[in-house]
Amino acid sequence: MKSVYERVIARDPDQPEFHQAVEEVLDSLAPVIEDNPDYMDVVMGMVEPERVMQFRVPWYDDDGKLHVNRGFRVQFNSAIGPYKGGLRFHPSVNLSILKFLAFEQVFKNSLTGLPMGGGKGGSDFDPKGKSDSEVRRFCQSFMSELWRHIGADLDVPAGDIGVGGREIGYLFGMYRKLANEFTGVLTGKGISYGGSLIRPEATGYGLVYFAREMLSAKGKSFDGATVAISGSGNVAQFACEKVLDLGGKPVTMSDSGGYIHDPTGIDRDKLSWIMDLKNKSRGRIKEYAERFDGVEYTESEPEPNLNKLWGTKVDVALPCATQNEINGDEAKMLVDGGAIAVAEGANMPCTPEAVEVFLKNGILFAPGKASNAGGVATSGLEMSQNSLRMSWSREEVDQKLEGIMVNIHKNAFDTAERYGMPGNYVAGANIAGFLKVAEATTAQGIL
Ligand code: NDP
Ligand code: 2IT
Repeated sequence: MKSVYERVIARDPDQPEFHQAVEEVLDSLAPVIEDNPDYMDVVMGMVEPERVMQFRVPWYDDDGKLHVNRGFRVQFNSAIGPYKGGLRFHPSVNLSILKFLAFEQVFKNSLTGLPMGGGKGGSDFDPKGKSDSEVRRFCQSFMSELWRHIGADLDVPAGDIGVGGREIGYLFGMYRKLANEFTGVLTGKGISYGGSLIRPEATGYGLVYFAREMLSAKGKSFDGATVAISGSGNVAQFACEKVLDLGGKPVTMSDSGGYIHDPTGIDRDKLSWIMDLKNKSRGRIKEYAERFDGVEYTESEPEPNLNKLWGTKVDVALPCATQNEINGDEAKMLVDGGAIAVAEGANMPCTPEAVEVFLKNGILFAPGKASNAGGVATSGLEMSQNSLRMSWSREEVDQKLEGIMVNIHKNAFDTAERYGMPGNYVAGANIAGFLKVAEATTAQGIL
């Protein structure tokens, strides 16, 4: 196992996020390889993407000035289904980040029980501060290259940071024009052109369904629990909504500028105000503290300063912004504040040191590849509806989503127990996700 990891580092020494994601999975797989040494060959292949595309994305801003961004699609693993995973538009996007996300996606998609392989893509384009027409021109230019690499039975992208309903609409329109076909090549589409009800809500709802299961296994619940949420985008907003449904009290939200702490709780009216602020006027979370009384706003400080959001005294933490947003010291702040559970809404928001702090202190910890799988699971349901040329009701989709999250929890829980690590959802999720892909890869002759 060590030699596989060393080779990953030697091949791409400048990809720290990818190394981090691989190391965590390899650490978990040792007992599996002990049981089945033949799976070592599968592991050797699994750390290398099947295919990576990088391309130029030129576009003109509203003043007629040319910008040239970089576009990517990482097609990591298609052993159990077509590549599936989101597109991220953020200035930090590079191959290390997309490879880590695509690698995680392979295990996550396997855990959903649906036939989806893993992929991820995106661009270093920053949608912040851009006009609608600039975003449209960028999306059209991006798709003018991406379209030849994707397809409903080949690779089905969706949203992620900086890519929501608006961007998926522009991307889908351009694909339809270039490919001259109307297929379910993207998920997260609008309802009027093949989208699934509940897809926008799915990641946040699924996260809270998973956390509910984890709490309930310890005889606890969200009822009356104080909850820290980071981020204020798609995942954070609907996590907040579902926490309210279950009787919890969300008290924080953030964006890259800083965080708000509302000790009286973010109720439904305030959440609806946040949704308008973020999804319509594309404003900053700081404005919440100007709009509502008794709210404290704390500006982000440059690293290595600690993010004080995690010093808020809460029962449950749901990091829903981005990777590595909770380090070891910030994890200790949560533990000292009395937190009993942490569930990752974002992908890899907790560093390995943070995860160690949680596990050592007996904090319930849900890794993103299990707890945020509701988004891609519902994307899988959107693909099914598109193939059937049918659409299911809100209740039907929500029920299926909840069933999938309950199953993922059970699978991760039982697998951890079976391998002698009871309560360790990291090991349980990594092993359970791996086993299905390993079996499929072996059956197909390790290509
Ligand atoms: P959005 O773009 O809707 O929201 C992202 C939020 O996180 C914003 O509040 C943003 O603030 C904040 N954020 C992003 N990057 C940073 C950063 N570098 N530092 C501080 N804050 C940051 O994205 P999503 O809600 O869709 O995604 C959030 C996380 O959830 C990501 O890790 C994503 O990979 C993961 N995820 C998303 C799924 C989905 O279905 N959308 C499914 C599974 C996981 P600002 O606006 O200031 O940038
Ligand atoms: O990280 C993720 O799982 C997503 N961004 C959702 C991917 C999808 O295909 O719905």
